[in-house]
Order: sequence, then C-alpha cells, then structure tokens
Amino acid sequence: MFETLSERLQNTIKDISGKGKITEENMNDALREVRRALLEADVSLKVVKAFISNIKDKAIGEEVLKSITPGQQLVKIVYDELVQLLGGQNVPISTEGKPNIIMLFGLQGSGKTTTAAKLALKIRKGGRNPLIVAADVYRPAAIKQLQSLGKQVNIPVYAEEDSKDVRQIVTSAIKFAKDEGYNSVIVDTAGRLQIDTELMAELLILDRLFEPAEKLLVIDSMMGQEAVNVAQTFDEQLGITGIVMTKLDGDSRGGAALSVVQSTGKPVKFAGMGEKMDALEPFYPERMAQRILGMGDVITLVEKAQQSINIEEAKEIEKKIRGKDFSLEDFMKMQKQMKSLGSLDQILGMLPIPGINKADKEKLAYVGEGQLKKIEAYVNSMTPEERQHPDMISPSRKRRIAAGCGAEIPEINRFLKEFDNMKKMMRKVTGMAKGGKIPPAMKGMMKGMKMPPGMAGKFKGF
Ligand SMILES: Nc1nc2c(ncn2[C@@H]2O[C@H](COP(=O)(O)OP(=O)(O)OP(=O)(O)O)[C@@H](O)[C@H]2O)c(=O)[nH]1
Ligand SMILES: [Mg+2]
Repeated sequence: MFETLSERLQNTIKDISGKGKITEENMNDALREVRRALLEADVSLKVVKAFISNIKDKAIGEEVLKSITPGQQLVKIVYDELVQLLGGQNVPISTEGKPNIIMLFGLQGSGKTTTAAKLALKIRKGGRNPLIVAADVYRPAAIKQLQSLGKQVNIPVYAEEDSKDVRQIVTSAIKFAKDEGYNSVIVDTAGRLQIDTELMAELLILDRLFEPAEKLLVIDSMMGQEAVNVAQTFDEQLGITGIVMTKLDGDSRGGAALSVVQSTGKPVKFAGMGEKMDALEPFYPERMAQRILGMGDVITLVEKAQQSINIEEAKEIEKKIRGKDFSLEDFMKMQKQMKSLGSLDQILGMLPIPGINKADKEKLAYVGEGQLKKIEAYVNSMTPEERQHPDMISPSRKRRIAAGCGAEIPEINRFLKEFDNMKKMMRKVTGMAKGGKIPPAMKGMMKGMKMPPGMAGKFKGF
C-alpha cells in the first residue's frame, strides 16, 4: 500500500529530520523530492502544488521549538499536511433512516460486491441487523457471487432472480427489511462508467426514490489519475457521501486516493485491505499518514514538545501574574504569548484552576480582537518607563499618550484604572486559588468586574 510513495517520502524525510538547521535551500531540496514522490505516485499536479505551497507557508511561519530540531519540525508539518490531504479526520458512516440505506456504486470490478459483504459484516459487528440487496441485474453471475459472499458472512441476501427491474427489486427489498426487522439495507449495484447516461440515470432514480443515508463510491486504488474524473463525475451527478478505497493492500501507487479526497472534498470512509471478508477498515487519515510517512516516533516527539512548550509558557505567565511588579510591558508580552498558545480552554485544561467553574472560565475566555488592538495602541504609545510603572502616568502624560494613539483621555483613564484593579484582584484570586476554593464573595466580585476583554485573557495563566 502506497509503497513507492512511502519509500520515497521516508527517505527524503529521514534525510531532513536529522538536520539541525533548515535553510531555504535544503528545505527546497527536500520539498522538491516530496513533490517528485507525490507526482510519481499519481497524485494530481494541482493537489501536489497546493500541498507543497502549504508546507512552505507553514515551515516559514513557524517558530522552532526548543527541544527538537528544525528538521523534525518540518517532518511534523509534512505529516500534518498529509493528514489534511487525506481528509483530516475519520467520518463514520451514517446509521440514519428506518431502515438505514447504504448504496454502493462505481466502475466495473472496483470491488462493490466484495465491499457490500464486508460492510454488512462490519455493520452487524456494530450491533445492527443488516440485509444485502442484489441490485446488479446485468452481469449474469452477479447474484450468485453476492449470495456466496452472503453465505460466508452469514448475512441474508435479498435477490429476485427473474427480475430486471432494479427499482422494483429495491422497493421490495426495503419492504422485506421493514417486515423482517432488518435495520440496515446495503444495496450492491452493477458496475458502470460515469459517462453511461442510462445507467447513471438508474442510480439517480434509486437516489430520488429511496434517499439513501450513504451513497458510497467504490474506487479501485490501483486506478491512476482517471480516478479523479470518475469521482468528480459521480459526485456531481449523485452527490456522493463518501468513498471506499479498495485494494489498498496491493502494490498500488495510491496517489489517486490522495487526489480523490481533495478533488471531491468527500471523505474516504473505508479502506479495502484484501479479499477476505474482514479486510475492510474504517479510514483514519492520521493512521494512514503515519503509514505512508513512517516516522511515528518523530511525530510523537514533536507533539510532546509542542505540549510541553505550552505548559512552560503558561507557567511563566502564571508566575508573572503572581508577581508584584506586573507591568504593562509584561501585559503586552503575555498578550502575544497568549495568542500563540492556543485557546484558553486548552490552557486552562493544562493548568486546572481550583474553584473556578466552567461558566467563570467562559466569561474569562472572551478576548475581543477590536478591544485588544486598542489596548495595544495605548501601550505602544507609552514610554518604556511608563509601561513599567503605570503609577507615574500624570495627566500631562495621559494627554500625550492619548494624542499618540488617537484615543480620548477618558479611555486611557479607564484602561489604567481597570488594569490596576485587575492587578490587585488577580493577586488575591491567584493567592486563594492556590490554597483551594475561591470564596463565593470573590467569585461574585470577579463576575461583576468589568475588565477590558483583552485582559480577561490573563486568567489563562493561573
Ligand atoms: N486485494 C484485494 N482485492 C479486492 C479488494 N476488494 C475487492 N477485491 C477483488 O476485486 C475483484 C472484484 O471485486 P468485486 O467485488 O466483484 O467488484 P465489483 O465492483 O462488484 O465488480 P462488478 O460487479 O463486476 O462491477 C474480486 O476478485 C475481489 O476479490 C481488496 O480490498 N483487496
Ligand atoms: Mg459486483
């Protein structure tokens, strides 16, 4: 599965992950290799271009974490991008509908019938009661093949050997399912070309009549670039809900799989990994990216480093808040750190604060961008001394500051007063939070207090 791609990427990536320093030159060299590897694996040029350009943007913008090498960090960026390329996250199949209807379609020989049986087995393992419907009335042996697979997995197959009327077969099958208590109906359709208007019309009618919860396009991953056209046309005509990528166990180049997700925006829901009935796996982009790229250890390492740097910075902020000489300078520095640290929720999650409940946290989490910009302008228009010792800001200084940033004097007054109040309150609250519960009175005070939204974010560092 993705063997050539995997091998090429792993070699390139291994090479760069050892580098202590990423220069524009060696990054370009590495990315040229990545690009070549993807193109050789049949990933479409458009997708490759976007992929490489995203990686470049991210690699240039990112600060290098302390405990890892820039090379390792680049590996993580490539990995993240590959996960995105594969669709980001797993999307489970829908169980909606009474009965839940899943329709499988695609080109001839792509693996629909095999997938129908495999999927039925999976669905039954998930605690539901599936029925498979033989709706391929064109290929002579199609019904027998499905019945034989049904027997293997011990799941009933609804078939009407003498009928060629697909619409009537499916109607009867659904009625049968309702009567007999099957809550999932898997419809195996005949293989067809996306340009065969008559057969495409048949699928459209089934879609209109029965509104399947899932319309899964089955694609043979050995198929090259043509897969993109196939997928796009099926999607345009039928609005597919997902893709099943079969034969990923073969020595396919696999690039088509990558392009298809990008070109349709639809998730791969399952991967066929062999001819056996249990060889169908839910598709997890992260796992797949790790299989392609290898380097699981480097990725874990970078993830840990990212986490620990966040904890480290959050602790630093906490120390500042507790300190007496918390200046406006610190405040702005923290403001910037906060922005890069991620969401308040994540930070609070790292440093649980005793005594503050979810509602309080949410209140404190509000950081208004507009307000933040204003505050930044006030502080920028102060001298370094004033930022260090806001107490020294006299009326004449206020006038100067206000003129410097185009604000009114009362705005500056309000800001300084709130900053001062907040400083006092934060010290009290952090002191108590350390010892355990925050007294209700204090909580009330926190709620009633009107803090500049930008500052409210400071509670992140508790
Ligand atoms: N190795 C491998 N073989 C598969 C996989 N899925 C299907 N096959 C094989 O591919 C061949 C075609 O599979 P079918 O399920 O009959 O394909 P189909 O789409 O129903 O074909 P038609 O009904 O003729 O259009 C069979 O020999 C299957 O065993 C897979 O994930 N891995
Ligand atoms: Mg078939």
